[in-house]
Amino acid sequence: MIKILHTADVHLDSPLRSLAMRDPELRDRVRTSSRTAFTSIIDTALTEDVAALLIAGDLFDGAERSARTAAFLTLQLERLRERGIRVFYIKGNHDAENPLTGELTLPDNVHVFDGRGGKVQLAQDVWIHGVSFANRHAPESLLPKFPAPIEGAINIAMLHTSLAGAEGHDPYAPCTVAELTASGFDYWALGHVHRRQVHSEAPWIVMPGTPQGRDIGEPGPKSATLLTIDNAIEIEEVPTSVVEFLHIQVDATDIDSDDDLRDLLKRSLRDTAQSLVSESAVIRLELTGPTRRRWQVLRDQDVWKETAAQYAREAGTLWLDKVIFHLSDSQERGHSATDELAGIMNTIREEPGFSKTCREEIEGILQELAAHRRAVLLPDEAAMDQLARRLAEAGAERILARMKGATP
Ligand SMILES: [Mn+2]
Repeated sequence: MIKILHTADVHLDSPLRSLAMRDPELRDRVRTSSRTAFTSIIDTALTEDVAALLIAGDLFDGAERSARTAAFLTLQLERLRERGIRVFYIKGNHDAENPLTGELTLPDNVHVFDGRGGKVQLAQDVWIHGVSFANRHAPESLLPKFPAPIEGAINIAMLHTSLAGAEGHDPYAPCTVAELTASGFDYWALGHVHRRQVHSEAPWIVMPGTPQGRDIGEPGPKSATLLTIDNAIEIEEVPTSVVEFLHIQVDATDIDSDDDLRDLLKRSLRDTAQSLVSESAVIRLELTGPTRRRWQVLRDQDVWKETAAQYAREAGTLWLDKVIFHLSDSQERGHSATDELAGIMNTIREEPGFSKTCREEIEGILQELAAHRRAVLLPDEAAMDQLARRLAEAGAERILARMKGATP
């Protein structure tokens, strides 16, 4: 019986992105989270006494070179070397452009597959196959580069791929699950997509996901995948993330008072803290449901954000990224002055003169911004119209909230 640990997309030293990172305590705590996650992978490899660690690409992040990253990595891989644990590594699209990977002399327990592909015997009946990215782009399938599986043995194949891909994203070494299934390998150790997914169990086709999410787009606890090979292959997840990003919905239906809302926020955040898999979490809190207090809550958004942030901090392991207010009105709308105002503002927003004025205002502000910021904010004309519309709607809503909040 032998064990193998499979990871990918470590993106060493890539920063976490969230408004919560402004908090110096959180920043200190999670600054090196990609390293801590990698260290915990090495720890697991040692405690599980694996025969090999597979790194299926994107070990590094950007093109920036850092001697510290290299020294850290070497140190960790040496911990495995001392115990006779081998490491198999294929380069992904991020590694291919990284100057470190070209220069680094890794410890001799590490085998780096090159762009032509190859195979290495790990144990009596176990072979590891792999193909690296030769450069940043791999618009064609890399499958033809794989050597044929060894008959009678367990064959594990390492590939960094976007699989069939998603619309709007560049394909990276594209191929289909059906092609992988038909290829004769027993386990496909994939990398590239940051969300974990087991695409097939016979053969195994496993995307382990990143061991450390970097923003709210990569939510939830992250893991590496542990294989146990004993005639057949069995797999399990081992947790790796230091901090996880979570989007939580808090239902504020029938909240009648500020006390109710405070209790609700406190309870929700405490429950979240108690059920965490990772050590800490960055929370995006969405407040939903119909409540009579909608306008008052919207009026005092800043107060509620600060309140939620305090409760999160009190829980000890949570930080607030942002609060999204998706409350609806539970009351029948009587005809009032504010309703009339809302109606007028709606009408005005649809008038061509209004949108022209809006655009002129925005264009004025744009001139104050650096050109590259303008390009990010407004890539095209449609984005400009959208922004104008969004701002006008948000402005009208704010004015109404203030007015309604003032008269219960
Ligand atoms: Mn990648």
